[in-house]
Amino acid sequence: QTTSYPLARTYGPLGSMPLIDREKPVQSFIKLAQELGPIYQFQFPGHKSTFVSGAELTKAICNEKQFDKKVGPALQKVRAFGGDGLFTSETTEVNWKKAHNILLPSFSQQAMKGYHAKMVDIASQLIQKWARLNPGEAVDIPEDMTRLTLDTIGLCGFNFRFNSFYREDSHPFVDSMVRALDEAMNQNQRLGIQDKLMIKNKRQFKEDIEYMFSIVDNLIAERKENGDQGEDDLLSHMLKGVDPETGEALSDENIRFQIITFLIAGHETTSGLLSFTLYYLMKHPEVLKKAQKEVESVVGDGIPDYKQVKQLKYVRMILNESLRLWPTAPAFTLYAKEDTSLPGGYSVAAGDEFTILSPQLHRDASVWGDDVESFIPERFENPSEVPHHAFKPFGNGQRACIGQQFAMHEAVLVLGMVIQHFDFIEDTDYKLSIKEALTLKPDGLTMQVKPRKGAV
Ligand code: MNH
Repeated sequence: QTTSYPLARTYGPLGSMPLIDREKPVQSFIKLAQELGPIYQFQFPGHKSTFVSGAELTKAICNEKQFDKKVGPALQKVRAFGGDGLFTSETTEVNWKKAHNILLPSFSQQAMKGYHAKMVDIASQLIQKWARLNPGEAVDIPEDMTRLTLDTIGLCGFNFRFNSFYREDSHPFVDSMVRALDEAMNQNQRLGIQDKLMIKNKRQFKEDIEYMFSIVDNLIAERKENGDQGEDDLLSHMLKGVDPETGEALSDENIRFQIITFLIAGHETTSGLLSFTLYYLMKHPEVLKKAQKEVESVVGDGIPDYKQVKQLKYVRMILNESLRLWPTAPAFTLYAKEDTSLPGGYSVAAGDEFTILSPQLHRDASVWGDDVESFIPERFENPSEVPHHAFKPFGNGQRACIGQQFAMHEAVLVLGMVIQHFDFIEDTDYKLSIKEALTLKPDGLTMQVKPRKGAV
């Protein structure tokens, strides 16, 4: 006795594609989940996907004995430049485990002490820039947050300064990366025949990838030539590190894929998180005030040190609540390792794939309550009361985000410093609109930042 999954409406050879807004696929899948329920199937051209957004089903699918990460169709395309880096490799590939073992210590809480001063360096550039604006000037929030997070991962990762706060446009590496990501996502939505016709896009994709490889390969070659000058960054850890299980080191090619992976992951997601959070603080002055009080009492007027960042509990709760409502990496895919079944009587065959839609999971009223749409950081006050199986902004298990500590340390530090120095004034009557790439960002969010008394 098995139940079958609800299927989104199909339109002949177009499958279910007409149901989605091509600019906003994730938001379309969320809407469909609201109509079709916690599990449903969607017919892409060429394959069917099963979307899951219920807490109970997610809990079952996050059981690592039976399910494991799948490099889904979207990530499959990113493999053209992420290769067998951590994010785009299957757990069964030798380089996943090897890189995981070598890199875990570099992303431990302990390791954040080593990155802290570099994070402060970049955060101070943001504060300085904002402090020098004229009254009434608006800040493009996602743009400045992207400058900040890119420069932070550049400096902590490879001792490289993108110097984004010193340029009007983005660094050419970023242009290539954004274009390549965009093309990877688009390839997925095109019908096979349509895709084959995109010759110009294909050529640009190839050029962008070659350009990214050349920059990163140079970085690695230079570091090898100059030897270790005491840089304590991810690159030096990767060049020196040996997998305790196999005694092997990472190849130059794999280090290249990891660097590109960190640049993508470290730049898009954390900047989206900070942008959404500033949006919510702009709309919730009472939350902002409470957070500013915390910063005053923990940090005072100075620059937060490593330990003080750990003590900014309320600031961290705010970031978590922002990640609940808009997890900036909004989906991840798993497959069944064996035949099994799911709550509700669905039977599952080995190999079946499921995509967890985190924004909708984070709105499951059966675990979060009826006020799921409200921004309430206090939900995260008591860690033992957080329904962790229904809160998956960083993915699951051993394949969860390796950069979680890094992202949260950076975000707490930056948000702490920003609210220490500024109040926010809504620039226009901003209505939240979400732009999608591989990640989510508030589209066109601008605001005025007003220096607080005696600050900077
Ligand atoms: Mn990150 C995996 C979300 C910041 C590097 N990250 C994941 C996954 C999610 C995720 C979700 C799981 C994807 C999947 O199962 O397919 N990551 C985030 C969010 C932020 C973030 C929401 C910021 C906020 N991530 C970062 C940063 C880095 C990073 C910063 C690096 C400096 N993430 C990774 C890597 C992986 C990953 C690497 C893949 C880990 C693995 O599978 O071994």
